[in-house]
Amino acid sequence: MSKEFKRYLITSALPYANGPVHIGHLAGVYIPSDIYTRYLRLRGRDVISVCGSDEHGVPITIKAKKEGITPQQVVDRYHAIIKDSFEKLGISFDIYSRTSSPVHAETASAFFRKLYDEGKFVEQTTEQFYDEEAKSFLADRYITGTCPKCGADGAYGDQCEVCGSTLSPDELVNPRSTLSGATPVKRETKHWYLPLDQYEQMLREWILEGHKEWKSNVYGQCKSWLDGGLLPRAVSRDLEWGIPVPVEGAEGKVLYVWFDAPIGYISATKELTPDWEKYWKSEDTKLVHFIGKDNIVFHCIVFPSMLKAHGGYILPENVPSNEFLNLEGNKISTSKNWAVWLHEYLVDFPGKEDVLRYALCATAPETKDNDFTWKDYQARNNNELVAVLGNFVNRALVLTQKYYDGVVPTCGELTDYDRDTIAELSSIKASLESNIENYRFREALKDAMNFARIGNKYLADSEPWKLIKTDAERVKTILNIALQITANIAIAIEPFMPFSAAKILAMLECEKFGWERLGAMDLLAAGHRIGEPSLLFEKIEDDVIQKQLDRLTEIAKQNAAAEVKAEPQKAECTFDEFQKMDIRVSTILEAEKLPKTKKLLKLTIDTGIDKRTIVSGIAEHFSPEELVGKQVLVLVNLAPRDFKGITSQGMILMAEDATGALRLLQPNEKTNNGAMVG
Ligand code: B3M
Ligand code: ZN
Repeated sequence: MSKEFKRYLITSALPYANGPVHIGHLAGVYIPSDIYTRYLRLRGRDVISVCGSDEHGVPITIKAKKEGITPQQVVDRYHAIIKDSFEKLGISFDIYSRTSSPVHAETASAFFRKLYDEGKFVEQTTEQFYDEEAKSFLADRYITGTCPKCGADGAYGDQCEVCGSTLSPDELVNPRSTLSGATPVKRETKHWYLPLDQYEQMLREWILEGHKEWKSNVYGQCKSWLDGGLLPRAVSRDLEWGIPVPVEGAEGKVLYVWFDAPIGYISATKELTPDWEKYWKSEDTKLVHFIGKDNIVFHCIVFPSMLKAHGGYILPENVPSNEFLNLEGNKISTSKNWAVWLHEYLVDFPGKEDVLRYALCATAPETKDNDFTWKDYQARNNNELVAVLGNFVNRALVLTQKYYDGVVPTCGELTDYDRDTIAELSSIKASLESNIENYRFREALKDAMNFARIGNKYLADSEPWKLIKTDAERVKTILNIALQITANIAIAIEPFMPFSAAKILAMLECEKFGWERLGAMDLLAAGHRIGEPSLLFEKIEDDVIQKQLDRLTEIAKQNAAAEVKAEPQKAECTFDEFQKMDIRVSTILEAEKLPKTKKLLKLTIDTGIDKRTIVSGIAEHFSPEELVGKQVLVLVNLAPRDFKGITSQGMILMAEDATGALRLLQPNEKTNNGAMVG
C-alpha cells in the first residue's frame, strides 16, 4: 500500500546558465516534470514545482573568459533566455529562480555554516595544481595537456574529449595552465569534505531496502556507488566565482557548485512561499526530483547525505531520471552546437509549442537512450496530431455547427455500441493515472491520445453524415457523445499539451474541468452553445523539415572542419631553395579529359611566358568546363614529366580540405598572367 501524501514538492534539475536549453534537457527533465505537476494540479493536489538557473561552476567562468565578459554577464544572458523559453513552452514552474540570488547565497551559506559548526565536515589539506603566473589554483578544467591514453593534445584535467577517457590532472603529460600557459606547480590548500562514508548505511537502508520501486537505471546506479564504497567529497573549491565559504580563513574559496546547486531547490521554495518549511520538513510531503542520468549520484547520494547531516529535512520519495536523447543519431552537444535549441525552435515554429511537447514526450528516453529525428517529429505531427487528434475534434465541432447551429444536441437512448465506447473511455482513465503516477509518461501520452482514437473510430463507425438523412434523432445522440469525448480530451491532454487543451475549451466555450470529471459523459449540457471551430494542428510540409536538416548538415560540416588537425610542419627549407621555385599566375585556356584515364585532365595554360600543356590528376574533383577561364597558380619550372605520352610542363597549386576535396589556389583579384608569386 503506497503512502498517501498531503502535498507534493516537485524539483527539476537546475539548468546550467552557460548555454540555452535544448531538446535533450526538455525530453529528459522538464517535460516529464511539467506533465507530472500539471496532472497533480488538475487533481486539485497541493503541489509546487520549483526550478531555477544553476549559475555557478567552472564552465561558466570558462565561457566568460572566452568571451571577455564577466561570469555574471554570462549567467544574466542565459538565465533570461532559459526562463523566457520555458515560459513560452508552457513549462509551468511555480518559481524559476537562480543561484546568484541573495536568498540563495544566504540559504547555502547558512546550510554550510550549520554543518561546519556541528563538526559535520572533515578538514583536509591536499596538494593541488597552482598557476604561479596567474596566482590561482587550477580547477581540473583549467589544466590541459597530452592525454596519457590516446596521445591527443588538448586533453583536460578531468577528461580527454578525443578518446573520452576520464582523467585526473596528475595523469596529463606535459600539463599547462589554460589561464597563462604556465606549467602548474603543486601547492597545499585546505578544503572541507563531507564524509559520505558515514552516510553509507543510511543510504543503503533508505534506497536499497526502502526504494526498490525506483526506476532500474536509478536504483542500479545507486547500488553500484554504494557497493563501490563511498569516500569523503570536497564541498569547497579554490575559485573566485561562487558562494564564498562562510568561514574565517577561507579567503579565495567558494562552495563547490554541487554543494550549492541542490540547496537552490530550498532557496527557490523560500522565495516562493513563506510556508516553505511545510514542503521541506514535513513527512506528509512527497518530494520528487526530476533529473537526467548524469545527475543521479548528486541527487541520490550526495544531496540526501547533506540533508541528513543538516537534519530536519525530508528525503526524496522518488528520483525519476531519464537516459539521454540523441539528435539524428548523434550525441547532443552544446559545445558542438549539435542540438535543437528551445529558444530557436520557438522562433522557427511559432504556435507549435505543443507539437514539440508531444514529440519529445513520445520519444522520451525513459528506459534507454533514444533518438530525435526531424522526420519522426514531422510524422508525429502529421499522422498523429493532425490526423487523429485534430481531425476528431474538428469533425465533432464542425458537424455540430452544421446540423445544430453550434448548440449541443440532447443525448437520446444509448445503443450497446455507445455504451461500449463510453466504458472503454472510462477504463483508460485508470491506466492514464497509474502511468503518470509511476513516471511512465510515454505510455500515459498514448492513453491520452486514445481518447481521440476512440472518438475518431466512433464517428467513423457511426457515420452521422450519412445518418442525418435517414435518422436525424440518432445523430443528436452521436454528436452529443462526440462532444463529450472532445471535452474529455481537453482534460486528458492538458498535462501534455496545455495550449491545445485550452484551445479546445475555448472552442467549446467552457471553463477548465477538474481531473475528477475525466470519463464523465455530461461535461457539456444539451443546449449549451459552442464557439467557432478552428484547426488544432496543421500539417508540417517537407520543406520546413528540410530546412532544419540542412542546418544540421551545415553544423556537421563545420564540426568536421574544426576537428581536422593540420599536418605537422615539414623540414626547414632555405630562402634560396624557396627562391628556386618559379610560381606564376596563369589562366586555364582549355581543359579535356584524357581518354582511357579516370583521373587525368589535359590543360592548356597561359603562363604569361608561353602557352603550354599541363597534365593534372584532378578529373575526379573538377569537370573540364568549370576550369576553363579560371586563373590559378602554377609552378612553372617543375621538371617536365610524361603522362600517357603527353609531356606535362608544370603543376597547378591546390589545397586539400578536411573532406579530401581539392580547392584551387587563386589570386583574389584578376591579375596579369605571368605575375610572379613570392
Ligand atoms: N546544473 C547539472 C546539469 O544540468 C546541473 C543540475 C543541478 S541540479 C541541483 O546537468
Ligand atoms: Zn585521449
